[in-house]
Amino acid sequence: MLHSQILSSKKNNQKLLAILLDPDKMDLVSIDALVSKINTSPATHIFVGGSSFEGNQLDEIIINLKSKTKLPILLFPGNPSQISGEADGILFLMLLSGRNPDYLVEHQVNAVPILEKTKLEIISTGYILIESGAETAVERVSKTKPLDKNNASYIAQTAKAGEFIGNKLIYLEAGSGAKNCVAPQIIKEVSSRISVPLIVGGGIRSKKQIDEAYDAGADLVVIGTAFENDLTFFD
Ligand code: 1GP
Repeated sequence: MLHSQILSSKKNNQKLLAILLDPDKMDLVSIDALVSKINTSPATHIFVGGSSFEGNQLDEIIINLKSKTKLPILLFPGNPSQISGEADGILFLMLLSGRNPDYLVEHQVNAVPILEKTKLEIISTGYILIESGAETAVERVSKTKPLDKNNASYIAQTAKAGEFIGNKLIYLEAGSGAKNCVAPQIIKEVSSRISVPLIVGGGIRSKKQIDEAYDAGADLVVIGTAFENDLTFFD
């Protein structure tokens, strides 16, 4: 259902916005203020995840979030310990930009016994890390190199391979807190080449950059750090 909603939004050219929450930086006490800000923001989705989070209190955090918002909650996991059956769905990621088998298939195989015990909607997502000016946590944790930001055609080729493999979404990632977000030119080239919905995130710090990403062809933009640092970001 989550996936079909994203597809129909794309079809109707309704742009989507996810706020990314890093459970490592959340506590059950401050959740109220956070969620009330999310509820009055233009967000359509909440993503929960991070590169290094170990999963402590994840169920409690999500149960708490769900009691306070109607927005769908999608897991955006760095590893299988970040899975909670309390969420609505999971971006089942495949790191297409890297050549580390752990992030291409090992973690996915290990996640199966956990996922089979849940009712999570599993959405296959080709995840593409793009060079953004400095080393990012995804790079460090996955031990992979991002794709060259000056080679938009190869980035688009990689995204298309994800679509051919069967990924239902493609996620262009500059990395959380990235110095430079994914350039509109890259988004344009990728979105014109693929037919599945396109997610763009990492280093987006202004409403102007959000609009530029949409105009270039992003279907869903992810905001993490900018909102985390300033809860009035969307006011
Ligand atoms: C990271 O794309 C997300 O995975 C969001 O990045 O924290 O820089 O907004 P930011």
